[in-house]
Amino acid sequence: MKNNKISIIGVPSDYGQHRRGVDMGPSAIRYAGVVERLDRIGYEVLDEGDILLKHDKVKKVQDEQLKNLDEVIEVSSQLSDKIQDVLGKGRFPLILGGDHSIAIGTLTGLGTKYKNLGVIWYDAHADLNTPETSPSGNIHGMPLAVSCGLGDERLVNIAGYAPKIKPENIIIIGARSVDPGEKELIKKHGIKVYSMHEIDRMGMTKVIEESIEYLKKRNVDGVHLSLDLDGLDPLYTPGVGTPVPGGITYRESHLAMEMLEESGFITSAEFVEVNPILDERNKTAEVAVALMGSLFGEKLV
Ligand code: NNH
Ligand code: MN
Ligand code: MN
Ligand code: MN
Repeated sequence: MKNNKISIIGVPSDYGQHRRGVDMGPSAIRYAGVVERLDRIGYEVLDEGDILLKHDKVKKVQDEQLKNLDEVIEVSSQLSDKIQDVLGKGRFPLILGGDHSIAIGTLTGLGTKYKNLGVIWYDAHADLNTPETSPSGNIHGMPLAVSCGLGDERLVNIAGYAPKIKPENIIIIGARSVDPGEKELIKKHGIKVYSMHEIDRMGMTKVIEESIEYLKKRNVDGVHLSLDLDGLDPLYTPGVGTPVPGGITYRESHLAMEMLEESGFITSAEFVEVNPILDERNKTAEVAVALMGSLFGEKLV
């Protein structure tokens, strides 16, 4: 990574989905040794602590199609502010989730600096639902749509501007559970998707090479990696709320991270959906930290 200074931001939010425990993701990832790992590679790591959530932990459903909307809005605004602060200090933001709804705040903060941001969405899901198309009403299934300006006005307009990203700057990698409304959006906006089919067929090497070329042609001014641990097969990352079999392997994921590191163009990253309550002895957090090792240039020999 070109930037030698990393700031870690924990976002202990579980408001974007219905299972408790993912709010402990940041602790689990710290316990798995993230700071020490990056430190050893040679980075100057600053753990900025967690975003403070002021809401009570008993979830009240306000709107069935936008569960915990107020809480998600508040987390997003706080996270956006924190990211702007970290960017202002010239540091690399590394965000630890929390469920994937936190990406709304991440992309809001990043969008204040990057006007043509590339986004690599490593996930079993497309996270392109709107309240109209969502099968669950869970906001963690909506962050990409929201960031493109689609869906609930209050979410779309967080921090007073929209959209945060352009659909043509998104690449989804690992998709294998895509809802009907999401498929329509992908077609309508020509969003680039490497589903498991393409990964099997082309191999991860080609997928990442093409992705890098694609984003270069788009003249992006930064690239954000949003890695949902359910993108990997649940064999490797069982501690996630919505596991989908038939996923990306451990080695393919390392390869992807190593190639992204070589490209030198990742400017921020987040690792989400680690749920230690559903995990097997912190395995998923350990995989997250191992992948960060590769993303930040750890050498095998
Ligand atoms: N698509 C489903 C929904 O909108 C599941 C989303 N779950 C995720 N997304 N973990 O990454 O509810
Ligand atoms: Mn509130
Ligand atoms: Mn996701
Ligand atoms: Mn997912």
